[in-house]
Amino acid sequence: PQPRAATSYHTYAETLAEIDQVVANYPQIARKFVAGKSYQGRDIVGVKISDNVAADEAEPEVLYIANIHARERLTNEQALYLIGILTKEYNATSRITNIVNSREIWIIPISNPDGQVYDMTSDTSAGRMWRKNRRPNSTSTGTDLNRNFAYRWGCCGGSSGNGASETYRGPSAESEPETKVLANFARSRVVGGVQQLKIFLDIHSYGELVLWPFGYTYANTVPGALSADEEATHRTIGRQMANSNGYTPQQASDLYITDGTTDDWFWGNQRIFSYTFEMYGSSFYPSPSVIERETSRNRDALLTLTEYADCPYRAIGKQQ
Ligand code: 0X9
Ligand code: CA
Ligand code: CA
Ligand code: ZN
Repeated sequence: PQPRAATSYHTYAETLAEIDQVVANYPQIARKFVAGKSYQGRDIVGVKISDNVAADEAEPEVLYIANIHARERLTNEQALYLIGILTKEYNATSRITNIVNSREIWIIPISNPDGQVYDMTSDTSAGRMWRKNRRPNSTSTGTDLNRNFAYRWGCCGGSSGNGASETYRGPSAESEPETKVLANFARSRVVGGVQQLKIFLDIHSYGELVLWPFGYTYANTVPGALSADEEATHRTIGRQMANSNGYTPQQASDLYITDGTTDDWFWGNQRIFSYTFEMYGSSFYPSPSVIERETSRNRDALLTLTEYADCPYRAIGKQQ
């Protein structure tokens, strides 16, 4: 089968073309980067947005990723929307000009390109309902990349050891090329011993939720891993975003227990304030007619989150 012609949801190829167009139109503030390759050899591509984008400046950095789960189509659109407003509105909307001038924003719209291409390669108008990556395992195909991260991997019944499961955690932590690429990218942002990324958001669908760590435990705080101030900061910013987008704010484990997720690793391992969004929908394939409404719905939440990168503890009235 051929890749289905996208009427409105972007295919992988269309996403790359859109990224090329943006960096061609806004070379001073938008730059393409390739974080690495997927199992099948596709580029995992992102856009860096900042003033003097070619320079690594001493500005707080933020990482947005989407489509780690293949079928969650609105999430790539959300990432492209963010790239769109940050570029088009630069020097037009003061809030956006200020953000672009004072932050370095890394956006990876399709974190799981093999899965995304497979999901969209179908003879029917529907997708294949694919979630995982496409690397074969001993019983089936695919690892759930959002169970493969190296923080409390497989610890707590929040993932499966069965290769056929939708939440298969893989044979070992960071066993999957896509997981490695994302984790290596985060590690590459440690400059002079200091992690430059201050905020991380992993965009999923669906459920209309704003989630924060931890997912592996119901405990709100964990000695040595999530202090009361750190929890309160996550919660306060999370609630603030939910106030603006109408999602439900909660600790990740209030949804269900998970282990090896992005959000737990970015906080637990890297101490980057981290969130997961679950976007709109009652399926993974809402009508493309909702793309504009459901991506612009997060405008204020995403800008607010990016603004907090200078000092997330501001949210609770502290310096750190
Ligand atoms: O289960 C997941 O990976 C996410 N939900 S989804 O329906 N998009 O698959 C939620 C992950 C939220 N984060 C944690 N629970 N830590
Ligand atoms: Ca800059
Ligand atoms: Ca920098
Ligand atoms: Zn998901």
